[in-house]
Amino acid sequence: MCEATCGLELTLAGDELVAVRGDREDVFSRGFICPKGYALKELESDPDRLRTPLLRQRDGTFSAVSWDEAFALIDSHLSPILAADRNAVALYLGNPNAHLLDNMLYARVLTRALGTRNLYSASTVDQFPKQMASALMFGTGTTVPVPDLDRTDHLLMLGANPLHSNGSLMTAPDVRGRLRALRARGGKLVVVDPRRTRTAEEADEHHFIRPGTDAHLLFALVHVLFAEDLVRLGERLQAICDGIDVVRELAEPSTPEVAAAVCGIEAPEIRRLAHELAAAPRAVAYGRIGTCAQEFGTLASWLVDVLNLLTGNLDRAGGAMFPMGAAGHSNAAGTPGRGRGARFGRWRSRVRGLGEIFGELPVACLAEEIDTPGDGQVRALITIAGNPVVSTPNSERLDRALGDLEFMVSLDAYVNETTRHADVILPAPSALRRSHYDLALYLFAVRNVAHYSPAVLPPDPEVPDEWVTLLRLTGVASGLGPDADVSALDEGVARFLVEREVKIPESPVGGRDVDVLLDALAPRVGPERLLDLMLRAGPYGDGFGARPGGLTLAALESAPHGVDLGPLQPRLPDALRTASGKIELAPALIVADVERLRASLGNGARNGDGVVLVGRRQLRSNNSWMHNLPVLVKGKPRCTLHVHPDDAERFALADGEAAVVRSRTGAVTVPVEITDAVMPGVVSLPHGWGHDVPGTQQRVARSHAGTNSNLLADELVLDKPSGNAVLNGIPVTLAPVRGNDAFFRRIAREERHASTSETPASL
Ligand SMILES: Nc1nc2c(c(=O)[nH]1)N[C@H]1C(S)=C(S)[C@@H](COP(=O)(O)OP(=O)(O)OC[C@H]3O[C@@H](n4cnc5c(=O)[nH]c(N)nc54)[C@H](O)[C@@H]3O)O[C@H]1N2
Ligand SMILES: Nc1nc2c(c(=O)[nH]1)N[C@H]1C(S)=C(S)[C@@H](COP(=O)(O)OP(=O)(O)OC[C@H]3O[C@@H](n4cnc5c(=O)[nH]c(N)nc54)[C@H](O)[C@@H]3O)O[C@H]1N2
Ligand SMILES: [Mo]
Repeated sequence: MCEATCGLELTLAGDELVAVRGDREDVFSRGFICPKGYALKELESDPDRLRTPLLRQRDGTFSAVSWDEAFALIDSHLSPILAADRNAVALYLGNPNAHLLDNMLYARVLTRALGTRNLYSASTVDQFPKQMASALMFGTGTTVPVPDLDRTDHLLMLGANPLHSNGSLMTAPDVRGRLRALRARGGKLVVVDPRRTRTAEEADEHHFIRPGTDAHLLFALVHVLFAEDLVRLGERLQAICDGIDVVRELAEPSTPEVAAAVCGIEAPEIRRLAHELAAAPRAVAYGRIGTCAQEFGTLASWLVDVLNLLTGNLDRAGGAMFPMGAAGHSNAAGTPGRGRGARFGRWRSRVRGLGEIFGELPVACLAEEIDTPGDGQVRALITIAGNPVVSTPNSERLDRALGDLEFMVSLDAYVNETTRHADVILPAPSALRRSHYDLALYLFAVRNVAHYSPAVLPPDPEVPDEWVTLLRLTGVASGLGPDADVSALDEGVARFLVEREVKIPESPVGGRDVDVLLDALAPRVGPERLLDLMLRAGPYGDGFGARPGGLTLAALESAPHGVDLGPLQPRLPDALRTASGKIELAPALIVADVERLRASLGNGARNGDGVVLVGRRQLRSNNSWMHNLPVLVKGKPRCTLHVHPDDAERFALADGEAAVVRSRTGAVTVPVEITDAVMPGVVSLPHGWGHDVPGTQQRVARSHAGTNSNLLADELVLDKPSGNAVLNGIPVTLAPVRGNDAFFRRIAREERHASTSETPASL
């Protein structure tokens, strides 16, 4: 469900889940659990969760159909469109794909079979700026340095609130415990955020920052390091690093005074932040959603690691380190220290000409690809575990566009704001009926671990494994019709991966016989077969006998609390996969964006003349999709607009009353919550709400609907290099609701009443 990968201890009575606890013996999470973990119980028994394929009728209602009927329909609609133009079928992959073993392995297979350039995912409303910066500097998108949380003495955290999010691109169960340990050993935590978050409250120091200005602040920190001769790379990094002089020149004009004028942090404070970062024995800077999903996401993400490098903290204990996942880590395979590097913009979007990134196009252009007529127009859409109508910018336009599609199919757990547009919805099995290994998240973990859980319950005869459904869709995409032989396709996938592996000379199975290896994997099929292959050929693996005692899936099966592979280790230069074999400190694509940053110095809204909107994550939300669980939505309404008292006065807004928030793309009416936990000139609305649209089937979510904040996000304003959406720092205007808008006042009053009559869940 999230990136913390906590081990859970489940108690069952027959098939019924009766209790959920944190697994105290888990090698990584040690018993930690959050409300979403407990909510698994309600998720399992949620009567609204889909258990059968649904077919949309002319009147917009859904009726249950058999899997064969569903696939016959999918094939009859998709195949002709694919035959005419493969790019006419778009695919959107949502966030849970990163959390599901089946999907991590088989959504890729479907993607390849579709062969469309219209591939979209939640990654372009999320972390691509960071992965792009990492790929350009270090060679691959999974060579992302993470804070060595358990050993650092100084953590500068920007745009992240792990006490609510449980950490991101920093897989770390119980971040609060780890941050408290940091402070207990004499370390310091500094948080930079336009809101005083729970994490900020735990910190030694918190600085408000004007949204979208982190790159200015970070550039100023770099400037101070150079100007005051505080750059300390050390010989090892110096020898493998290109581009320092370019960075010094770029940082030259970025004095603390220049940054202070836009970011709202005083120049002497900026100098002190730089001094402390440079002076700490082991220090690390870390940025997340607030530094990614903003106008200068790639620059800010890049500068975070420039700082880590210049202070000598890259790739050393207590600094920013490179994890080594047990399975699927591209920077642990092949030739150590050198690779092909990263290429972007290999193709462009049809309408706006936005560049490809990691094989995808920015989801901010999905709507226009559907609603703009012409050659190559998107006519059909497949969504897998995603709710883009709520999660992506200018939701209203996308919502409208989905209604215009010739055909749409969704593989999902609910009829929600997005899937209600689908002609066919295919259900996915529940969490207890699927096996699990965090293939993606262990690549970003603050400790190297591996943990596999088999399915807790036997398969539901009505709901095939998700990998099976993905392969059946692959069959359609490959022109094999609605009833392709899934076992044969799966066999083909396994063979393909084994063949690829034996061709890698450095692999422990390089040059081995493909059939011998496939036999060794038998009788496993599906994700287990692929995972076993990846583990055994991976950096800790048994190499199919070449390294006795090494990791196998069988070894993980006999370690139900996980296997600890130890603290992070220095990995440079071996982990590099740049073409030069060096750390590219000043990649051309990034350097080219500095001018855009400079130009923004004159931007009034950013300088504080206007009001800007940011988001906020909440402990009991998980993006848009867990609001149908009573345990997570009870208590006072949470979809409120945080407004600073000064702004409330300026715009005549009252606590608990409604306000209209307007941006270029739309307007919403939301209840106001006045709080000085938000910076003056900044308002905050959480994302993932707005569950009152017609045609959904989430009864609990509907009665706690909230408002979709992405009605306000502008699909035309992007982080230029990555094409990532700007979900933070959106210029808005505020007005109280007056006159005949009494209706909204009543809603706000009712929500306020609810807040006093129910006790919030405390865990
Ligand atoms: N304004 C604003 N917008 C944001 C953000 C923000 O900070 N501010 N954050 C962005 C980020 S970081 C992200 S990752 C995106 C998320 O964007 P999305 O991934 O599009 O949205 P989710 O709400 O995560 O939707 C998950 C979907 O998966 C379905 N699902 C759940 N379990 C399963 C399963 O086992 N199988 C299948 N097939 N489906 C399942 C759910 O029903 C739901 O439809 O939102 C982004 N949008
Ligand atoms: N409970 C819960 N956990 C989650 C999720 C969830 O929805 N609910 N979603 C999961 C997902 S998909 C992700 S990607 C992660 C995200 O994990 P985090 O990045 O830790 O998520 P947020 O809590 O949104 O923290 C982002 C912070 O950035 C701040 N911010 C906004 N704009 C700016 C800016 O311009 N500069 C700076 N410095 N800060 C800014 C916001 O105020 C906010 O506090 O969380 C994951 N975990
Ligand atoms: Mo995300």
